[in-house]
Amino acid sequence: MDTFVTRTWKRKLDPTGVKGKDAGSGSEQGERNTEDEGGLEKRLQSCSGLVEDDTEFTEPLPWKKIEAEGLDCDYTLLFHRLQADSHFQQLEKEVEYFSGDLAKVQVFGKFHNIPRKQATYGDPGLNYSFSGVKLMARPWTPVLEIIRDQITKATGHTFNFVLVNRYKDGNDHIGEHQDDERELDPTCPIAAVSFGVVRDLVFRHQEARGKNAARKIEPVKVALQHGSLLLMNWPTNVNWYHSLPVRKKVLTPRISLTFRRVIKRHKSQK
Ligand SMILES: O=C(O)CCC(=O)C(=O)O
Repeated sequence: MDTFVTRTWKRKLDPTGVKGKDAGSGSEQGERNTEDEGGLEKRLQSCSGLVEDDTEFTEPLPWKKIEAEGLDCDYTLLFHRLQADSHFQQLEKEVEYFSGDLAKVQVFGKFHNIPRKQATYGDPGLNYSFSGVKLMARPWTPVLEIIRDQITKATGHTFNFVLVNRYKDGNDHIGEHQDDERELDPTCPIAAVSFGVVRDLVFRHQEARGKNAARKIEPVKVALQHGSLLLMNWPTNVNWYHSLPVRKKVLTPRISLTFRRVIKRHKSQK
């Protein structure tokens, strides 16, 4: 059985617009609010097409806390369906995916074609090493800037880099990995936004991986809805791996945007 421990709370926005390290964790900032549970459920249903309701959402957003040992995530529906549809269509027009060597991944020293499409965008001069490949940021496109700024407004965090993954159908996937590269600012969560078909993101504790796992810890599964935002807070990526497994029955695409804050280093520090 998958475990999915949730609490719902309202995030108080930092009036400065920037939530730093000293601003406290989400759960410290938030307060429990049971009324929000219904609102979020309604929005979740709305996004899965069960309820016809395209009303604008009011601030503050209802957040769900997802917790397990050493795992701390926050989940919400940031975009209502029409806005999510429009962002999806605009991303399809604007994002240019890598090809050739940049569309390959290194596994045990060998290069393989990645089972999805990938692109990176961000502030000038930024790059990010992922699975043995150094990815240069292209300049932000208009829709990526709009989405980035909407996430900053909702969370108080600023981001200078985004990794875009496009899964054409349920055969496309991403294997288990940790986003723990040293160039990532650990005080800033990784903000994962989803557009398109619902896919499961599965977290597995590092001590519970493989046949000879040292411990038995249940995986945590999150069904990422169209228009949703998942914040992976520290220390999630220190203790847990995550993956987007194959789902043979899924026939339609999904685009994920993982916004990050990359620490800019001087040449002498590299
Ligand atoms: O598709 C997703 O939501 C997961 C993407 C991911 O694991 C990553 O960007 O590191």
